[in-house]
Order: sequence, then C-alpha cells, then structure tokens
Amino acid sequence: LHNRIWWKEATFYQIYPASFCDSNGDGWGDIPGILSKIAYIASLGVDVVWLSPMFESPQKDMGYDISDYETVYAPYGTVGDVEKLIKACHDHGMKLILDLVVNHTSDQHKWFQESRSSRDNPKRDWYFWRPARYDEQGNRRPPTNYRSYFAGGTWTWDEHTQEYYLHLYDESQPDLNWENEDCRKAIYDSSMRFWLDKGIDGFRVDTVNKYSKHVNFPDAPITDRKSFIQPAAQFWCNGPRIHEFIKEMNGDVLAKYSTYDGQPVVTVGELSLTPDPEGVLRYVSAREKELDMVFQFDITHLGQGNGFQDKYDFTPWELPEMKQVVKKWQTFIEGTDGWTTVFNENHDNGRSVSRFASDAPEWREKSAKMLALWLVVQTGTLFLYQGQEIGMINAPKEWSIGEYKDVESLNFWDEAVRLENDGTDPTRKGRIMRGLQLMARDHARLPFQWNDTKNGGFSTGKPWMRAHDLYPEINAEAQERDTHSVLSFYKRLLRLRKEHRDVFVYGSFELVDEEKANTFVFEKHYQEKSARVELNFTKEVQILEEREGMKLLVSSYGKAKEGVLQPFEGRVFVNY
Ligand code: TEU
Repeated sequence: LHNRIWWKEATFYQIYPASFCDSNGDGWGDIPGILSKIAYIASLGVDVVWLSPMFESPQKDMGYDISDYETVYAPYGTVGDVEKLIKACHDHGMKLILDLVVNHTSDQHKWFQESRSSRDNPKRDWYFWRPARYDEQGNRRPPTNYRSYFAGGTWTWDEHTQEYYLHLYDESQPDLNWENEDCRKAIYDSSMRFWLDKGIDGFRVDTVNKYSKHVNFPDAPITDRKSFIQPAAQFWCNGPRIHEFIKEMNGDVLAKYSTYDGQPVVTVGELSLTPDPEGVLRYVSAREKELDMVFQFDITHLGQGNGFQDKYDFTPWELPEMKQVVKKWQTFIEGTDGWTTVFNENHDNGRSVSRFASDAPEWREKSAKMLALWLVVQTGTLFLYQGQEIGMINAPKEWSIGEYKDVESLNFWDEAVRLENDGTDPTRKGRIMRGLQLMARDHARLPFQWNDTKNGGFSTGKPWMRAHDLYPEINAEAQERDTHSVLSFYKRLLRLRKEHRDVFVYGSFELVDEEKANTFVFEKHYQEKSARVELNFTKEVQILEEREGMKLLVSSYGKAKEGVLQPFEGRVFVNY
C-alpha cells in the first residue's frame, strides 16, 4: 500500500527566516543570509527546505499575517532573492517549499481593505462579516461567544461599516471566506500559482482544516465558567465543505505542477484539533487526492493544559503517555494508503531538549542525541527545525516576560494578570509563566547560534529577539569541528536513516512496553528485517532489555556499556 515516492523518504528542514541568518546587520534574518548558509544546510543531509513565511507582512504574527502574497517583506529581501534561493537549493540537490497561509490574511491586505471599505463592496463577502447582537441592557455583543487562539474573542467590531469580522487568530488576521468562489480563485492565483510558476516544489499548508466553517455560526456551549468566550473549534474546524475545498485546490492547482526534477510537488498540511485517525486519514489517503501528509500535534501537546484556553497551564506528563501518542501516529497508516510525519519541534513550540528530556548543562547534549535517535528511526516523513541539529535549548528561565515577543505568549500573560488581579484565578501568573518557560513559541524563535561571536554570529546589529546566553557553548561552528557533537551525530543518523530506509522510513511499529515510565522501547519491522530501539528518558542508569540475535547499530553514547542504558542514552539494534 505504501508505494515509494520521493517525499516519503525525504528529510525536511524548516527555516524561520527572521531568526536564521542576518546578512546586513538590521537584526532580522534574511534570504541573502540563508543563501550564505546553503552549503551548511546541504551538508546536514536534508532533502527539502521549508521556508516559513517571508511574504509582505506587518509582522503581528511573524509573517503568518500576510498583506501581499506576491511580494517579499523588505527586511527579508526581494522576490529575486527567493528566485536565487530556489536555484541554490536545486543546485545543491534540495527542493524548496513555501508556507501557504490562506485561512486568513493580514488586515493590511488589499482584499481586506476593500472588503471593509463598504457593505456593498464586491469583496465584502471575501471575509466573514456579521451584525452585532444586543443584550437586554442594549449593550453591543459579538455575533457569537467564540474564543480565538491567542486569548480573546474571534470577532472584532468595525466602526466604519458597523459590523463584526471573524478572526480565529489575532484581530489583525481576518479569516478568508472560502465559500466565495472568486475568493478561492484569487487565493490559488496569488498565493500558489505565483510561486509554483517560479519553480518551488510544494507547500507546507498552514491551518489546513479551518477553511470550511459552520457559517450559520451557532453559539458554543459554556465549558469555561471563568469567561464569556468559549472554545468553539467544532464550529470552525473540519467544517462541512473542507474536503471539497482541498480537493479543488489539489486538482485545479497542485496536480498541474511538478518539482524541478520532474516529480509530483509535495504538500504537508497543519492539522490541529483532529484527534481521530479516521478523520486524519481522510486528508492524507492517497486515493482522496487532497494532501500528501499532515502534522498532527499530540506530541507537542504533551505538557499543555486542557483545551486551548489553558494551553500554557503546564500539566505534568509521564513517558507512557508519550508512548501512546507515538504509537497512535506511527500505526494509524497501517493497512491504509495514507502517510504520516515525524517531528517534535517547529516554530510554534519550545525546544525538544527542554520539553522532553533535560536541558541541564550536564545532560543537554546527551538528551539532544537521544531525542535525535528517537526521531530518525520512526516511520513517516521526518521534519527537523532549525537549531535542533545543534541541540538548541529554551531561553533561560531567568528571562522576564519582557524578552518574550510572540503575540500568543503576551496575550496569555495579559490574561493571566487580569484573571489573577480580579480574583478569578489567584495563582494564575506563576502557573502561566512556568508554562511559557517550557512551551512558549518564542523559544524556537531565538537567533540561530552559528558561532561564539556577538549574538552567536546571527547578526552584527541588535537582533529582533535576544540571542541565547549560551551561544558560546552551543553553536554550529564548534560542533562542526567536533566529531562527537550533536551536529555530527545528526549527520550520521540522517545517513543511517537513508541506508536503513526499509525499516526506519517504511517499517511497521511495535511498542514493546506500554507501562514503563523510564525507558521507551519499540521495534520496527520490514519483512524479515527488524530494528529494536531502546531509549532512556531519565538521568539514571536503566537496565537494557537485550534481545537475542540482534547487533548494535548505533548508540548515542560514544561507548555503550554492556547490559545497561546510561542516562539519556539511546541505542538501536538490528537483526541484519
Ligand atoms: O499555527 C496554527 C495553529 O492553530 C496551531 O497549531 C499553533 O500551534 C498555534 O501556535 C496556536 O496556538 C499556524 C502557524 O504555525 C502559527 O505560527 C500561526 O500563528 C498560525 O498558524 C496563524 O497563522
């Protein structure tokens, strides 16, 4: 069922342009900076570069608020620079995909400017406009009680035309109305064909399951007593026409393009709030011709509070929970024609070393290697995030909220201050700060640590986001010289993943012990070939459960010890 195709075996490397490399000292990363590091990227052994949004944007949500799909945000460079990047990737045998952010635009996009100009503007219906409600006292109320992602409601009042518009994210990110066919056509032309015609090889598709909403917009049931606004994903996620829209996008646009080397272009969609495998499969089943694969976020939800209103209310988790999550998304494709993805970092999450293992000085390197090993042996397409390959860790806990820049972090913090001050939740600030220290989106957005010069070599100017205090110790240049570094280990593992692709990329997954809270042991099988993976998620030595007839392929420690797994050690055995 799982036919072989290039993107299943490819390793993707995500670049967050603001924080990768600044070539001109203005404190923002840029495309010439990426171009200067292309040999470094290729040397990792990755196959595809995924570039997060570099389009024109007021940067309220770091470029996920796009005001023009066909221009590049000036501090990042020009369309010409992106064309150079496409060529440079191809020259190095890599493909390039861009971010497709079409659930919403920025409120500065000309479509929205027109839409809000009058109630009878031809583009009025390209966004969701609804009249106010009034309560018994005659106070104006939004059309529904929905809570948005970034704390706060989903409706913003527009004085000029005296109606509310919908936004699932920040108020500067109005949702596009996919029900309107002209709007869909304009999306396809401007955000997709424009770049596909320039030679990109596919897209990472932002918030892909939110294009279809229940447009009668019923009120959500009250589940959060603290608040007027309520979680309401059932009304704006996986809506009634979602599969029709994605099929159209695929058939009318994607299917008509190929990669620079003549293969199908690739899509990976972001599929949040869809916990059931059957629901996910509808998006990625090959015969449905929708998306090639999706990110499902159970793994990055570990530690998050219940429901997205309590996302940063840290909730401790244990290894057996992680095992179930991994098992679920490793096995859901078995017997189907769908595909899965493997990742534990992106620009929306804390660093994996800090979240899933230990970033203490004595353990962080070992942790990074163990987590690397855990990822590269898993079935599906592997996605790495910039800096993961050198074991970058979260910002220090001592940093105050003033160093955090993300709209989501700041809104959750403001909400915590409000709820604590008005007595609704007297201990909220401390809890939310703890959650932010572990899980804030900011941690992934610290400047890349290239070397031990000022700002980790990211910029000669003042970086838009503060550089990590530890760049003198954790940086790419030092690790390139060290054959035992996290970086060298990643390179080796990416080679091994290719050599052993039968078992690692395509193999079936079997969890060995569901209950153990210290070690994570699983096997991979492909016909007669088997691999056994043993990972120690603790600071203590653990007993190694050997299986006869298998030999050591790789340990994350230089010297493996007989019979035991050392702290945060990972080992892989194979029977062939
Ligand atoms: O995120 C979409 C999203 O809904 C979540 O998966 C995400 O975790 C977010 O952090 C909400 O808590 C995408 C982008 O990845 C994110 O950076 C953008 O802010 C968002 O879309 C809006 O465009």
